[in-house]
Amino acid sequence: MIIDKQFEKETFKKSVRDNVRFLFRKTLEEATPQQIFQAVSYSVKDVIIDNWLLTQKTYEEQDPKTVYYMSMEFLMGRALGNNLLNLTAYKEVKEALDELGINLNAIEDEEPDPALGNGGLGRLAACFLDSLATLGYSAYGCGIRYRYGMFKQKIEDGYQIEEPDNWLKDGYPFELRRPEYAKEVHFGGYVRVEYDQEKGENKFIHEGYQAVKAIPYDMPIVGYNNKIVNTLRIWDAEPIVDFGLDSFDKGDYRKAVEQENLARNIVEVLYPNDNHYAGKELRLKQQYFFISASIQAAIVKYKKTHDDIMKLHEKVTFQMNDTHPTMAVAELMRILMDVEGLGWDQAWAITTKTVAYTNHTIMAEALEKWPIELFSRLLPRIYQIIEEINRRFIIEIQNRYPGNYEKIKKMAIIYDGQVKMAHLAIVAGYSVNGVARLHTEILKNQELKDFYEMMPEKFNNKTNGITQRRFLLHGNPLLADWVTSHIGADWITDLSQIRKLAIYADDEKAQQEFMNIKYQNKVRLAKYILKHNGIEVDPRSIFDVQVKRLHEYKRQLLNILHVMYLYNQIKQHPEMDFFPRTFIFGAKAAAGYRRAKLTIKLINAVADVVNHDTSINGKLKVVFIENYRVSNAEMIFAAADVSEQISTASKEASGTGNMKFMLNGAVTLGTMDGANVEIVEEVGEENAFIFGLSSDQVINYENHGGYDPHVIYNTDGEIRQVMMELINGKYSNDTELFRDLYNSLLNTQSSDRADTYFILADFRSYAEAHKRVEEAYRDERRWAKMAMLNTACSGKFTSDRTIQEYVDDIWHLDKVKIDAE
Ligand code: DL6
Repeated sequence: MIIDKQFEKETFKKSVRDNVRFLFRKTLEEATPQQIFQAVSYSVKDVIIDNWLLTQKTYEEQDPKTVYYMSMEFLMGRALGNNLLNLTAYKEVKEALDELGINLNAIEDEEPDPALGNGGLGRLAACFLDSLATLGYSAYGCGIRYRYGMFKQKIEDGYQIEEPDNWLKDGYPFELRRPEYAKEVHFGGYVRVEYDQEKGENKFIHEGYQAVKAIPYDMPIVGYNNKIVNTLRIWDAEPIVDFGLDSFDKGDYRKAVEQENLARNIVEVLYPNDNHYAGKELRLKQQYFFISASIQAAIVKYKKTHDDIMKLHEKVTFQMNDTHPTMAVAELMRILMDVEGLGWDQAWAITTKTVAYTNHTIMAEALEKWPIELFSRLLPRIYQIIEEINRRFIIEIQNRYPGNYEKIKKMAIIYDGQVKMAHLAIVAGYSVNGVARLHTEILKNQELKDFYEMMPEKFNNKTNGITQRRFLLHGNPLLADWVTSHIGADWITDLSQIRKLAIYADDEKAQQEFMNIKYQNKVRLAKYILKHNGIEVDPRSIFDVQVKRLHEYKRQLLNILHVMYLYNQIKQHPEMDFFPRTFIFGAKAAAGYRRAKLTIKLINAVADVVNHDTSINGKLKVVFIENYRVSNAEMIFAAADVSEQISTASKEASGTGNMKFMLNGAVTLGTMDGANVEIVEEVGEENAFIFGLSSDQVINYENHGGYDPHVIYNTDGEIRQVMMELINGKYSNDTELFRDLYNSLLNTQSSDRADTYFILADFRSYAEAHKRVEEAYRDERRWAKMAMLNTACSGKFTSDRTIQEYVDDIWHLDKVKIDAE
């Protein structure tokens, strides 16, 4: 362990005291908890800054290739605790603070949860940054400094209410404003073409635009125990022309106001949509804003130490996290041609060796398409470049498939008045990857079949991963210590080691210890639930958890319908031997997603009825945890017995929550979807509860017009009863309240196919799987073994493995080592 001198007790205590005095003119005794959080964070940041400088110096000396991970979202979660762990100084700082009468956990809770992301995609980006720094690779995260991140969710009368997340209101200690690296980004205007006599070619000059100044804020990304500190660079926007009398006098009043407004609006808020594309002009502006600034910055940095722009790809790679950053393709072309003076072919040769694309979804509603009118008005030069890429690509298609116009229709980048971002990313990217094996296969054989046929060499799979440092070391300290005491601490940076635990799976003492830790974590969560929901839950009951974004394909509706079914069973068969169960939900719904919000209301309505029914003796409890986010997620994973991963097969690209549960010893109850397939492969089918249609069956139904849920409705009385309870007043006096959910399953009104997500089709098999869960749980030793094996077999799902695969197969980065003094 390398522990920095500044963390020696007396030195650290003095530093905290000094910070409270300098920052707030207070003594420690007078300071508020928030002020103490700030003071402690600045003391920690002091150490980080030294390592940050050292890392930059080392990078300058060794000149490694750098990956720029471009993402609209980084769901970082709190930094203080994580930084302390990665600096291996958590215990020292905890003790030092104890001596000052300060509780580190309470101070950690003062930190806002930087939620600059929606869900899986943004959290994956955060895990990747952690792994890149820990593995010693030079990397930048590039994103947007939204003033308001993911909304805070309040539940009022069972309904979701969104409240703005003003995460910057007290100032954020773990960021650094870097005005010296500001860049200008241009919108609107027109492109003037001028003939360059000397070169004998056209020059394209962008004029009449509005300009915004992009100001970077850098956040340190601390590697684990290796002194490396990488950077997450998020961009803020400021107006270039100050709105003032000056410009008014010059008659530029309108432009000044417009530029001011543009700058103010552009980074104002994160779009709260997960797996759904909003198609808003502002979103397009956000995309170009951070991409242009990031690419400009990357080129400037490269040119500081390299003269040959033709070798850019040897030192730089841009990874596009989904299609949102796809503008990088055209922006890089623009800079190479219009600024660096290269011709098309040279610029294209570099671009196609420098940008790579990750696909994160096959949901049709998530695929970005922009109307030409909007795109060309907002980004005239970028549009021109994309038009040319499209024109050349269509020629390629024609050469490859002469006379096949169907191919052009399906593959063109611009078609039917729209710019298709995924097509642009694939055509220009040197790599196209999916995020779990099944997902990649579906991309190759279904969704992107035509592209795969034409350019198979680009396609590859990179199964997602998560960082064990946040989701075990930080989130579950009891289990982390137990694991270390059995197999040593190497798992922290090499999760494959965790398989060594498997030898304890049959050991009674180890089983008891393991389950005792689970119990303590359940007690911790039960206390949280009592405090926040006012519901008493029994830590001896099975904690069955589904926490993730609310989306129809994730099927929270299936889960709650099954709870309604269990409730009926208990009521109708009071003599039945039923193992007590606590069903825990946590989910945010996009603000405009009506059906998702109604599902939240249904969960809360069922909770209300079930939790208040004294006749069932607390056998069943339902809890909806408000404002599910990274900080409470860590505690929830640690306490779960059962991990609900029940998406309609083929719809969940990978999932990463499934991996966090597994690492913490929860057993998967799931469909063969996304990375569940690989989880089952690692842990064995006997240590998971699998149910439902396979992805092939789902795809087959979809290709042949769906299935008919009426057959099930008409023949299965228990399912019909549950369905009727949606509209007979059992869970709401307003019998129409849940009508839309009922209709969505039977399609009596909507234009969608009936039960698009196969909820009724999978219901029985799901209920059966639950029976198997109950049976397994009753056998304490069997369950302990299953739970422990889940932890033991989770090694594959570290983001360290994922990142190493990206490095080996796509990025080809050089490993950097900093010697500790
Ligand atoms: O790859 C990270 C994550 C996957 O684990 C989820 O399965 C997938 O749904 C999610 N995709 C998105 C797509 N958003 N858009 N656009 O969030 O990515």
